[in-house]
Amino acid sequence: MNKISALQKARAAYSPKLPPAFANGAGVKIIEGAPTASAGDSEKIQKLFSATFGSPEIKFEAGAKAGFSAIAAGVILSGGQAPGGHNVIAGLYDGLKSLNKANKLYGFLKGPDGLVKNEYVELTGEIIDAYRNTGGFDMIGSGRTKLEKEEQFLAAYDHCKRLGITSLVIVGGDDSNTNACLLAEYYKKNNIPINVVGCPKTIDGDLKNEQIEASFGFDTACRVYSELIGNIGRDANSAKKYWHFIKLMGRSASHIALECALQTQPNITIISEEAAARNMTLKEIVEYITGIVAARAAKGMNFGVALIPEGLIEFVPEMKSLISTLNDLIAKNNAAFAALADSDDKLQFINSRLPQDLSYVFSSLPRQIQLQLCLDRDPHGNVQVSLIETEKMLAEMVSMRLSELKAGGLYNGKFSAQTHFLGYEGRCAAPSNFDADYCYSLGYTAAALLGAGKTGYMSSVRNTTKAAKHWIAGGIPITMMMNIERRHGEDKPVIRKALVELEGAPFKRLAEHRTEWAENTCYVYPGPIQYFGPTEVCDQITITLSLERA
Ligand code: FBP
Repeated sequence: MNKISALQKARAAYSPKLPPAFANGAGVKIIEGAPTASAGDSEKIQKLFSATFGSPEIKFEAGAKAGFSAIAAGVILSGGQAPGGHNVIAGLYDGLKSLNKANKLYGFLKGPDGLVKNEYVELTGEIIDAYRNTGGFDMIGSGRTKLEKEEQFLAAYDHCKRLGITSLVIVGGDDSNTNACLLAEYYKKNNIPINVVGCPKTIDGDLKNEQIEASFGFDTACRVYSELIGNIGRDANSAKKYWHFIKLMGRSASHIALECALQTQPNITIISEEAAARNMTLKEIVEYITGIVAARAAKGMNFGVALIPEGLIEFVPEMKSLISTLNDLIAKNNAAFAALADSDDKLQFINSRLPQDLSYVFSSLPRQIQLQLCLDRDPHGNVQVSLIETEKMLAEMVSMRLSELKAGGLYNGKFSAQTHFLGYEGRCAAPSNFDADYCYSLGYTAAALLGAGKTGYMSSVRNTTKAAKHWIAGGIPITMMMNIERRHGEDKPVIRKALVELEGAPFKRLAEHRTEWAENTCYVYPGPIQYFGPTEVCDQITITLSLERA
């Protein structure tokens, strides 16, 4: 057996809290609401999802329902890791067993691929026990294959039929749950006896809406990053000689950067959604940061902390058009471009073909970033924005701008930057008490939905700003979260992604305080996640959640 840490051993004994609806197991009383519509484009969504559209919202209440016939279910983890995934599976397993001890749970390996290629493991009590309250997705692995084609749906059915599986749980973000909805629709429309239920996962925090209060993993990941940001802030305030530029994960939405800012009170926080709404150019962002660096220097503070969201460059309008023009340009001239061995030749090749305004933007970027924009492409020919070192780019551009100011006698400080990227440090952390409870409850809720024979639903646990004894478990029709969006030149039904709302309470809290945090040193040091101890230390929800649901 693998050696496990003392903390893991102690955490294995933790019993996650459940909503009161499950006092007697996952055999619950079902309270159905009115039929539902979709988040947008209702007519089109109804047409595309004629079999599953309009189902009512569901709430569970404790029941003593017994006599469930035995079923077999399959579970898939899809997309990026998020703390608490193992507890979703543990909750699902325990929920299924509470319905009927003979129920079976299969885990498909490496994400949707496992379902399509029939790679699986039967999850036994022994396997589940080894992973309770642990971080990571290593119990069954995850993957990013998209489950969207008919042949995949049919292959999955074939494999499920052989294993006797009549229920599937897909644990994923907005795209994976969109695909769960397509799968549920396809099976229902074609009378294929497999029910499909989704679970909201992603550290990015962008799978949430009126009905889904939070995606799991956001709480823990933000706590890990905030601990590290706090430590870095304290180092900055001790040494007083570095500016720390910290890029934070979150593919497009800036929820993580915002939550970490609220937890740690850094000097600068860039929010991509704000940059886009204000149509800010890169130069304006650099000017904003430079202004704060110079103002602090004037007060003798040649140090600071700046948070940069991972998706920023895709939200800056000029960068967005530069990236899309580069994608096309390189795709069209692929052979000639690839034949150039020398980096300077490559940059010259690109620059000479860009329209004048974009050539200006391109030339203003540090050379390393120009190269990253040209060279790092995914298999679809797109720039992989997460690999662009925005934190280094901004630090370098700010440094250049400060040199200009210094030459003009407008700045007299010292600027030395350290850069960091926080992402993988948090995705597999041991779940906080909130995520441990929330995930276990989501899994248990999924079991209850399957027990009730529901399909096309997302597992939902609400009222999470209160103690778990007040949580409300139920199901939300996935079609209710959908609208039509343009993707790769086509209109597609998708779950609406939740970006940071500039009118929302979390952003307003930042906006209200950021000048004070910029001009002074107001760092907060949250310290590491605590699992044992006083409630106010161990059982807090994120500031985002508490402000959003206040
Ligand atoms: P999901 O949306 O799948 O949960 O992934 C979130 C995320 O952690 C993003 O924050 C990040 O941009 C991305 O995954 C990185 O993924 P990968 O490690 O596969 O490149």
